[in-house]
Amino acid sequence: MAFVDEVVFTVRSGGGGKGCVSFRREKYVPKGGPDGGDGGDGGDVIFRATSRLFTLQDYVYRPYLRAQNGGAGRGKNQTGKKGDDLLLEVPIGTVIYDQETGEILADLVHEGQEVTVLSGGRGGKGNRHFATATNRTPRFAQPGQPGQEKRLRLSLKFLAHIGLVGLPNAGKSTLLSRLTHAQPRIAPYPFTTLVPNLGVMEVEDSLPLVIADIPGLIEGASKGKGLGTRFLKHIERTHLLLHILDMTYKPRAHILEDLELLRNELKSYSPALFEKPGMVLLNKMDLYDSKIRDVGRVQEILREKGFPSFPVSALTGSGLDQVKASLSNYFKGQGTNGPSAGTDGPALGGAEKRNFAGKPQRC
Ligand SMILES: Nc1nc2c(ncn2[C@@H]2O[C@H](COP(=O)(O)OP(=O)(O)OP(=O)(O)O)[C@@H](O)[C@H]2O)c(=O)[nH]1
Ligand SMILES: [Mg+2]
Repeated sequence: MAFVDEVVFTVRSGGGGKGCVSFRREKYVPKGGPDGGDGGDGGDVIFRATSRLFTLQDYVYRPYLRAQNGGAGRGKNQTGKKGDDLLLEVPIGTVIYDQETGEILADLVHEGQEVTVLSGGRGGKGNRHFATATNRTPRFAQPGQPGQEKRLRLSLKFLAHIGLVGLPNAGKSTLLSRLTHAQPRIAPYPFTTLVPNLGVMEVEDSLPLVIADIPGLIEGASKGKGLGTRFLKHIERTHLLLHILDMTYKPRAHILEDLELLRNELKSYSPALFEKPGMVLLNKMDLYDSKIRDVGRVQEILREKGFPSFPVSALTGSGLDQVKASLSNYFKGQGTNGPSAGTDGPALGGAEKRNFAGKPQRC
Protein backbone atom coordinates (compact mmCIF):
# COMPACT_ATOMS: atom_id res chain seq x y z
CA MET A 1 0.00 0.00 0.00
CA ALA A 2 1.25 3.36 -0.88
CA PHE A 3 2.45 5.60 1.88
CA VAL A 4 0.36 8.78 1.74
CA ASP A 5 1.07 11.46 4.31
CA GLU A 6 -0.45 14.50 2.59
CA VAL A 7 -3.93 14.88 1.08
CA VAL A 8 -6.21 17.74 0.07
CA PHE A 9 -9.96 17.39 -0.21
CA THR A 10 -13.20 19.26 0.36
CA VAL A 11 -15.74 18.51 3.04
CA ARG A 12 -19.26 19.79 3.44
CA SER A 13 -21.54 19.63 6.44
CA GLY A 14 -25.20 18.78 5.95
CA GLY A 15 -27.78 21.50 5.39
CA GLY A 16 -30.62 21.82 7.88
CA GLY A 17 -33.99 20.50 6.71
CA LYS A 18 -36.67 23.09 6.02
CA GLY A 19 -39.48 23.76 8.47
CA CYS A 20 -42.96 22.69 7.45
CA VAL A 21 -46.11 24.75 6.82
CA SER A 22 -49.07 22.67 7.87
CA PHE A 23 -52.38 23.01 9.71
CA ARG A 24 -54.23 20.55 11.79
CA ARG A 25 -56.97 18.98 9.74
CA GLU A 26 -59.23 16.74 11.74
CA LYS A 27 -62.85 15.80 11.65
CA TYR A 28 -64.85 17.94 14.08
CA VAL A 29 -61.86 20.24 14.66
CA PRO A 30 -62.45 23.12 12.32
CA LYS A 31 -59.58 25.49 11.76
CA GLY A 32 -57.00 23.49 13.70
CA GLY A 33 -53.89 25.55 14.43
CA PRO A 34 -50.52 25.35 12.66
CA ASP A 35 -48.69 22.07 13.21
CA GLY A 36 -45.71 22.28 10.84
CA GLY A 37 -42.71 20.45 12.37
CA ASP A 38 -39.11 21.71 12.41
CA GLY A 39 -36.49 20.57 9.92
CA GLY A 40 -33.79 18.19 11.21
CA ASP A 41 -30.27 19.50 11.75
CA GLY A 42 -27.65 18.71 9.10
CA GLY A 43 -24.82 16.28 9.91
CA ASP A 44 -21.43 17.52 11.22
CA VAL A 45 -18.04 16.78 9.72
CA ILE A 46 -16.02 15.02 12.41
CA PHE A 47 -12.48 13.63 12.37
CA ARG A 48 -11.36 10.90 14.73
CA ALA A 49 -7.82 9.63 15.35
CA THR A 50 -7.28 5.89 15.31
CA SER A 51 -4.24 3.68 15.75
CA ARG A 52 -5.64 1.28 13.16
CA LEU A 53 -4.50 3.58 10.34
CA PHE A 54 -0.91 4.50 9.47
CA THR A 55 -1.41 6.54 6.32
CA LEU A 56 -3.93 8.88 4.70
CA GLN A 57 -4.32 6.51 1.76
CA ASP A 58 -8.10 6.26 2.30
CA TYR A 59 -8.54 9.86 1.17
CA VAL A 60 -6.60 9.79 -2.07
CA TYR A 61 -9.55 9.14 -4.35
CA ARG A 62 -12.16 11.00 -2.33
CA PRO A 63 -11.96 14.65 -3.39
CA TYR A 64 -15.37 15.67 -2.03
CA LEU A 65 -17.01 14.30 1.08
CA ARG A 66 -20.26 15.46 2.57
CA ALA A 67 -22.40 14.87 5.61
CA GLN A 68 -26.09 14.17 5.20
CA ASN A 69 -28.68 16.94 5.03
CA GLY A 70 -31.35 17.12 7.71
CA GLY A 71 -34.82 15.94 6.74
CA ALA A 72 -37.66 18.43 6.21
CA GLY A 73 -40.19 18.90 8.98
CA ARG A 74 -43.65 17.42 8.48
CA GLY A 75 -47.21 18.01 9.55
CA LYS A 76 -48.51 16.91 12.91
CA ASN A 77 -45.50 18.59 14.52
CA GLN A 78 -43.12 15.96 13.23
CA THR A 79 -39.47 17.04 13.30
CA GLY A 80 -37.34 16.05 10.32
CA LYS A 81 -34.62 13.43 10.71
CA LYS A 82 -31.18 14.67 11.76
CA GLY A 83 -28.64 14.23 8.97
CA ASP A 84 -25.95 11.61 9.61
CA ASP A 85 -22.57 13.02 10.62
CA LEU A 86 -19.62 12.45 8.34
CA LEU A 87 -17.14 10.65 10.60
CA LEU A 88 -13.67 10.45 9.07
CA GLU A 89 -11.00 8.30 10.70
CA VAL A 90 -7.39 9.36 10.36
CA PRO A 91 -4.07 8.11 11.76
CA ILE A 92 -2.82 9.48 15.06
CA GLY A 93 -0.52 12.40 14.29
CA THR A 94 -2.76 13.93 11.61
CA VAL A 95 -2.74 17.71 11.46
CA ILE A 96 -5.75 19.29 9.74
CA TYR A 97 -5.22 22.61 7.98
CA ASP A 98 -7.63 25.00 6.29
CA GLN A 99 -6.20 24.83 2.78
CA GLU A 100 -7.23 28.41 1.94
CA THR A 101 -5.88 30.19 5.02
CA GLY A 102 -3.22 27.72 6.18
CA GLU A 103 -4.70 27.81 9.69
CA ILE A 104 -4.32 24.68 11.81
CA LEU A 105 -7.82 23.47 12.63
CA ALA A 106 -6.86 20.40 14.62
CA ASP A 107 -3.93 18.23 15.65
CA LEU A 108 -5.10 14.75 16.51
CA VAL A 109 -2.60 13.14 18.82
CA HIS A 110 -4.54 10.69 21.00
CA GLU A 111 -6.35 7.50 20.23
CA GLY A 112 -10.05 8.25 19.78
CA GLN A 113 -9.58 12.03 19.86
CA GLU A 114 -12.36 13.72 17.90
CA VAL A 115 -12.79 17.15 16.44
CA THR A 116 -15.80 18.68 14.69
CA VAL A 117 -14.41 20.64 11.79
CA LEU A 118 -17.76 21.81 10.37
CA SER A 119 -21.13 21.85 12.09
CA GLY A 120 -24.26 20.95 10.21
CA GLY A 121 -26.83 23.66 9.41
CA ARG A 122 -29.69 24.04 11.90
CA GLY A 123 -33.09 22.81 10.80
CA GLY A 124 -35.65 25.53 10.02
CA LYS A 125 -38.54 26.11 12.40
CA GLY A 126 -41.98 24.91 11.34
CA ASN A 127 -44.92 27.29 11.09
CA ARG A 128 -46.25 26.35 14.52
CA HIS A 129 -43.55 28.61 16.01
CA PHE A 130 -44.88 31.64 14.19
CA ALA A 131 -48.50 31.74 15.31
CA THR A 132 -49.31 35.00 17.08
CA ALA A 133 -52.47 36.63 18.40
CA THR A 134 -52.81 38.57 15.17
CA ASN A 135 -51.66 35.82 12.81
CA ARG A 136 -53.03 32.49 13.84
CA THR A 137 -52.44 30.88 10.51
CA PRO A 138 -48.86 31.62 9.59
CA ARG A 139 -48.29 30.38 6.06
CA PHE A 140 -44.54 30.41 6.27
CA ALA A 141 -41.80 28.43 7.93
CA GLN A 142 -38.01 28.84 8.15
CA PRO A 143 -35.72 27.28 5.58
CA GLY A 144 -32.90 25.21 7.05
CA GLN A 145 -29.43 26.74 7.39
CA PRO A 146 -27.20 25.64 4.54
CA GLY A 147 -24.23 23.36 5.21
CA GLN A 148 -20.72 24.80 5.14
CA GLU A 149 -17.90 23.79 2.88
CA LYS A 150 -14.16 23.80 3.49
CA ARG A 151 -11.13 22.70 1.58
CA LEU A 152 -8.80 20.87 3.93
CA ARG A 153 -5.23 19.73 3.85
CA LEU A 154 -4.34 16.78 6.03
CA SER A 155 -0.73 16.25 6.87
CA LEU A 156 0.42 13.21 8.79
CA LYS A 157 3.35 13.79 11.13
CA PHE A 158 4.25 10.66 13.02
CA LEU A 159 4.29 10.79 16.77
CA ALA A 160 7.48 9.05 17.79
CA HIS A 161 9.83 9.49 20.75
CA ILE A 162 13.02 8.86 18.83
CA GLY A 163 14.01 9.65 15.22
CA LEU A 164 16.77 7.87 13.28
CA VAL A 165 18.73 10.03 10.86
CA GLY A 166 21.68 9.12 8.72
CA LEU A 167 23.12 8.92 5.26
CA PRO A 168 21.70 6.22 3.00
CA ASN A 169 23.00 2.75 3.83
CA ALA A 170 24.24 3.77 7.29
CA GLY A 171 22.19 1.00 8.93
CA LYS A 172 19.15 2.88 10.22
CA SER A 173 16.63 0.24 9.26
CA THR A 174 18.86 -2.53 10.56
CA LEU A 175 19.01 -0.71 13.83
CA LEU A 176 15.22 -0.31 13.92
CA SER A 177 14.84 -4.03 13.33
CA ARG A 178 17.22 -4.69 16.24
CA LEU A 179 15.71 -2.31 18.75
CA THR A 180 12.07 -3.08 17.91
CA HIS A 181 9.97 -5.83 16.35
CA ALA A 182 9.61 -3.85 13.12
CA GLN A 183 10.73 -5.62 9.93
CA PRO A 184 11.76 -2.86 7.55
CA ARG A 185 13.45 -3.55 4.23
CA ILE A 186 17.20 -3.76 4.59
CA ALA A 187 19.61 -4.02 1.66
CA PRO A 188 23.27 -3.26 0.90
CA TYR A 189 22.56 -0.26 -1.30
CA PRO A 190 21.44 3.33 -0.68
CA PHE A 191 17.78 4.38 -0.69
CA THR A 192 16.39 1.06 0.43
CA THR A 193 13.93 2.85 2.67
CA LEU A 194 11.61 4.94 0.53
CA VAL A 195 8.99 5.77 3.13
CA PRO A 196 9.21 6.05 6.93
CA ASN A 197 8.89 3.03 9.21
CA LEU A 198 7.81 2.96 12.82
CA GLY A 199 8.84 0.48 15.49
CA VAL A 200 8.08 0.13 19.16
CA MET A 201 10.88 -0.53 21.64
CA GLU A 202 9.92 -2.27 24.86
CA VAL A 203 11.62 -0.66 27.82
CA GLU A 204 11.83 -1.97 31.36
CA ASP A 205 9.80 -0.07 33.99
CA SER A 206 8.46 2.34 31.45
CA LEU A 207 6.01 2.74 28.62
CA PRO A 208 7.28 1.56 25.22
CA LEU A 209 9.18 4.03 23.08
CA VAL A 210 8.24 4.62 19.45
CA ILE A 211 11.14 4.91 17.00
CA ALA A 212 10.83 6.40 13.50
CA ASP A 213 13.20 5.34 10.71
CA ILE A 214 13.17 7.66 7.72
CA PRO A 215 14.84 7.48 4.28
CA GLY A 216 18.53 8.45 4.19
CA LEU A 217 19.63 12.04 3.67
CA ILE A 218 22.34 13.11 1.24
CA GLU A 219 24.16 16.37 0.71
CA GLY A 220 21.71 18.85 -0.83
CA ALA A 221 18.67 16.97 0.49
CA SER A 222 17.21 20.27 1.65
CA LYS A 223 17.41 21.40 -1.98
CA GLY A 224 15.59 18.30 -3.18
CA LYS A 225 18.53 15.95 -3.84
CA GLY A 226 17.96 12.25 -3.27
CA LEU A 227 14.58 11.81 -1.65
CA GLY A 228 14.84 15.36 -0.32
CA THR A 229 13.70 16.31 3.15
CA ARG A 230 10.05 15.51 2.59
CA PHE A 231 10.06 12.84 5.29
CA LEU A 232 11.78 14.90 7.96
CA LYS A 233 8.39 16.08 9.18
CA HIS A 234 7.97 12.59 10.63
CA ILE A 235 10.75 13.18 13.11
CA GLU A 236 9.79 16.79 13.88
CA ARG A 237 7.79 15.70 16.90
CA THR A 238 10.35 13.36 18.41
CA HIS A 239 12.15 14.14 21.65
CA LEU A 240 15.51 12.82 20.58
CA LEU A 241 17.46 12.17 17.37
CA LEU A 242 19.80 9.24 16.90
CA HIS A 243 22.40 10.09 14.27
CA ILE A 244 23.62 6.90 12.68
CA LEU A 245 27.14 7.06 11.24
CA ASP A 246 28.75 4.33 9.15
CA MET A 247 32.22 3.54 10.54
CA THR A 248 33.24 1.15 7.75
CA TYR A 249 36.94 1.56 6.99
CA LYS A 250 36.65 5.29 7.40
CA PRO A 251 39.24 7.71 8.65
CA ARG A 252 38.15 9.98 11.43
CA ALA A 253 37.72 13.06 9.28
CA HIS A 254 35.22 11.32 7.02
CA ILE A 255 33.14 10.13 9.94
CA LEU A 256 32.90 13.64 11.32
CA GLU A 257 32.15 15.04 7.85
CA ASP A 258 29.19 12.69 7.60
CA LEU A 259 27.82 14.07 10.84
CA GLU A 260 28.43 17.63 9.68
CA LEU A 261 26.58 16.94 6.46
CA LEU A 262 23.61 15.48 8.30
CA ARG A 263 23.48 18.36 10.73
CA ASN A 264 23.60 20.91 7.90
CA GLU A 265 20.69 19.30 6.13
CA LEU A 266 18.67 19.19 9.34
CA LYS A 267 19.43 22.84 10.00
CA SER A 268 18.40 23.91 6.49
CA TYR A 269 15.11 22.10 6.90
CA SER A 270 14.22 23.39 10.35
CA PRO A 271 16.25 25.05 13.10
CA ALA A 272 13.86 23.50 15.65
CA LEU A 273 14.71 20.03 14.41
CA PHE A 274 18.42 20.87 14.45
CA GLU A 275 18.16 21.98 18.07
CA LYS A 276 16.68 18.71 19.27
CA PRO A 277 18.82 16.70 21.66
CA GLY A 278 20.86 14.11 19.85
CA MET A 279 23.03 11.07 20.30
CA VAL A 280 25.39 9.47 17.82
CA LEU A 281 25.58 5.77 17.08
CA LEU A 282 28.88 4.77 15.51
CA ASN A 283 27.56 1.85 13.51
CA LYS A 284 29.17 -1.08 11.70
CA MET A 285 31.91 -1.33 14.30
CA ASP A 286 32.41 -4.94 13.18
CA LEU A 287 33.91 -3.47 10.00
CA TYR A 288 35.81 -0.67 11.68
CA ASP A 289 39.51 -0.69 11.09
CA SER A 290 41.15 0.33 14.33
CA LYS A 291 44.47 0.66 12.51
CA ILE A 292 43.14 3.74 10.73
CA ARG A 293 41.80 5.55 13.77
CA ASP A 294 41.07 5.13 17.40
CA VAL A 295 37.32 5.21 18.02
CA GLY A 296 37.99 6.73 21.42
CA ARG A 297 39.28 9.89 19.78
CA VAL A 298 36.17 10.12 17.57
CA GLN A 299 34.02 9.84 20.67
CA GLU A 300 36.06 12.51 22.41
CA ILE A 301 35.52 14.94 19.54
CA LEU A 302 31.82 14.14 19.48
CA ARG A 303 31.63 14.74 23.21
CA GLU A 304 33.25 18.13 22.72
CA LYS A 305 30.54 18.88 20.17
CA GLY A 306 27.94 17.92 22.76
CA PHE A 307 27.00 14.48 21.45
CA PRO A 308 27.15 11.38 23.59
CA SER A 309 28.10 8.49 21.32
CA PHE A 310 28.00 4.71 21.31
CA PRO A 311 30.04 2.35 19.14
CA VAL A 312 27.66 -0.37 17.99
CA SER A 313 27.06 -2.98 15.35
CA ALA A 314 23.44 -3.17 14.29
CA LEU A 315 24.33 -6.39 12.48
CA THR A 316 25.86 -8.33 15.36
CA GLY A 317 23.96 -6.46 18.06
CA SER A 318 27.08 -5.45 19.94
CA GLY A 319 26.73 -2.27 22.00
CA LEU A 320 22.96 -2.14 21.59
CA ASP A 321 22.16 -3.09 25.18
CA GLN A 322 23.98 0.01 26.31
CA VAL A 323 22.07 2.13 23.80
CA LYS A 324 18.79 0.70 25.01
CA ALA A 325 19.69 1.33 28.61
CA SER A 326 20.71 4.86 27.81
CA LEU A 327 17.51 5.60 25.91
CA SER A 328 15.42 4.13 28.66
CA ASN A 329 17.30 6.16 31.23
CA TYR A 330 16.93 9.29 29.16
CA PHE A 331 13.18 8.99 28.86
CA LYS A 332 12.76 8.07 32.50
CA GLY A 333 14.67 11.22 33.38
CA GLN A 334 12.20 13.32 31.41
CA GLY A 335 9.20 12.36 33.48
CA THR A 336 7.28 11.99 30.24
CA ASN A 337 6.52 9.11 28.01
CA GLY A 338 4.34 10.62 25.35
CA PRO A 339 5.81 11.75 22.06
CA SER A 340 5.84 15.47 21.56
CA ALA A 341 2.42 16.62 20.43
CA GLY A 342 3.46 20.08 19.27
CA THR A 343 3.88 20.67 15.58
CA ASP A 344 7.19 22.41 15.90
CA GLY A 345 10.05 22.89 18.28
CA PRO A 346 11.53 20.47 20.76
CA ALA A 347 9.04 19.08 23.19
CA LEU A 348 11.22 19.26 26.25
CA GLY A 349 13.14 21.93 28.08
CA GLY A 350 16.84 22.85 27.83
CA ALA A 351 19.16 20.33 26.29
CA GLU A 352 21.60 20.71 29.18
CA LYS A 353 19.21 18.82 31.42
CA ARG A 354 19.44 15.66 29.32
CA ASN A 355 20.75 12.64 31.05
CA PHE A 356 22.32 9.92 28.95
CA ALA A 357 23.30 6.81 30.88
CA GLY A 358 23.23 8.89 34.03
CA LYS A 359 25.85 11.39 32.84
CA PRO A 360 24.90 15.03 32.42
CA GLN A 361 25.60 16.08 28.84
CA ARG A 362 25.68 19.27 26.88
CA CYS A 363 23.72 18.85 23.61
N1 LIG B 1 28.69 -5.20 8.73
C1 LIG B 1 27.63 -4.50 9.09
N2 LIG B 1 26.67 -4.24 8.19
C2 LIG B 1 25.61 -3.51 8.59
C3 LIG B 1 25.48 -3.03 9.91
N3 LIG B 1 24.33 -2.33 9.98
C4 LIG B 1 23.77 -2.40 8.78
N4 LIG B 1 24.53 -3.12 7.93
C5 LIG B 1 24.29 -3.40 6.52
O1 LIG B 1 24.26 -2.16 5.80
C6 LIG B 1 23.35 -2.25 4.74
C7 LIG B 1 22.38 -1.10 4.80
O2 LIG B 1 21.59 -1.25 5.94
P1 LIG B 1 20.16 -0.53 6.08
O3 LIG B 1 19.70 -0.80 7.45
O4 LIG B 1 19.28 -0.90 4.94
O5 LIG B 1 20.62 0.97 5.93
P2 LIG B 1 19.72 2.29 5.94
O6 LIG B 1 20.47 3.32 6.67
O7 LIG B 1 18.37 1.97 6.44
O8 LIG B 1 19.70 2.64 4.40
P3 LIG B 1 18.63 3.52 3.56
O9 LIG B 1 17.29 3.00 3.89
O10 LIG B 1 19.01 3.26 2.17
O11 LIG B 1 18.85 4.93 3.96
C8 LIG B 1 22.69 -3.62 4.84
O12 LIG B 1 23.34 -4.50 3.96
C9 LIG B 1 22.94 -4.02 6.27
O13 LIG B 1 22.99 -5.43 6.43
C10 LIG B 1 26.53 -3.32 10.84
O14 LIG B 1 26.53 -2.92 12.00
N5 LIG B 1 27.57 -4.05 10.36
MG1 LIG C 1 16.60 2.09 5.55
